[in-house]
Amino acid sequence: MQRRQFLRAGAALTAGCAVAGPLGLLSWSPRAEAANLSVTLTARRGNVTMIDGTQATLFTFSHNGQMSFPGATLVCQEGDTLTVNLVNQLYTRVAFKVGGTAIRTTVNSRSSRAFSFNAPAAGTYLYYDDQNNGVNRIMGLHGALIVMPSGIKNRSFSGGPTFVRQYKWLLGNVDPVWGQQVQSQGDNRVTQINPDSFMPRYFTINGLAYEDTHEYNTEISGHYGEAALVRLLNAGGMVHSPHFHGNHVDIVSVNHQNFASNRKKKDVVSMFPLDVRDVIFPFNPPPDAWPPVTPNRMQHFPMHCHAEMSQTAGGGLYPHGMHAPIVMGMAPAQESDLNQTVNNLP
Ligand SMILES: [Cu+2]
Repeated sequence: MQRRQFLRAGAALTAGCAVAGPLGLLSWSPRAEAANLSVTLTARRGNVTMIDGTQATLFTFSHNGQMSFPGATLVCQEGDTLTVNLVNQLYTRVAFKVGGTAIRTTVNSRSSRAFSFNAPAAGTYLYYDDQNNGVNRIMGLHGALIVMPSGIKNRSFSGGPTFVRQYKWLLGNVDPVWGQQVQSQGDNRVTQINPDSFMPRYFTINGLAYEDTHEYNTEISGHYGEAALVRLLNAGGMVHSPHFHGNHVDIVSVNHQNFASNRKKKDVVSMFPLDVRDVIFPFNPPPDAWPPVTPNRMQHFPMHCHAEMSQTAGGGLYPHGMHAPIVMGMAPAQESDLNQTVNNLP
């Protein structure tokens, strides 16, 4: 059974419940009515393999028993009620906060709690543990919550620009020394780690470093004219500066401020820690190309972060960092999970 068929079957059998795909997204298709959705997120510790083979000890919000860096992508629409069943397997208190909102709860060490809240306004949100001056978040306790406008599948907010595909790029950093401290001194060590000791050695998009970013949720692909919405979130501890080659992007939303018109065009998008910005990559034929680009001519471009060290792994291995491929002139071999959910589910 193909993944798409599986999602269809799952949606038919368990409407309103979580469907665990690779990213554990909540199933969603445009609906006239609001729904109650639920997902279990388990805060746990474990090792995640970095691009150079290093095992880094992280905390994650797991939806399927496995380590999940970042946590499951939760997709819903305005008006929905979400219930997050928080299970804390860590020997330290965990918080669950939705950035830019008052939605927040905590779960004590080795405890669990069902936490319900109304979906915030349509947009892109970082959910994360906001304790210990960012240490818990950077240790991996974070994920994306995507709220679609009610009944709309091709705009990120009512009146916003249309897109054909949408992607999520969740930026993260890993400092393996913090993980070593937790492993040797226990989970509650995070309450003692000085955030200024942060020395990131791995720089990821959706938990992946280049060349692993040749992956259907991270590599952006489309025919000319098929605009893509890219939802950028910075869960890391440093400023990132994603630079898009091929096209400039339209800035659609900055930290939940939506721009329905007069959008700025940028080639570099500043991403401070906790920033959330949505951009449209228009998939226009590159205007400076000569000879002019023909309709199906495939072209490859990068997005790379201009924070120099983020292009490396393990203290210098170039270019195994925050770098994602962009393929113009061709549809992706497999649609991203967001598009499978938004466009293809019944
Ligand atoms: Cu550049």
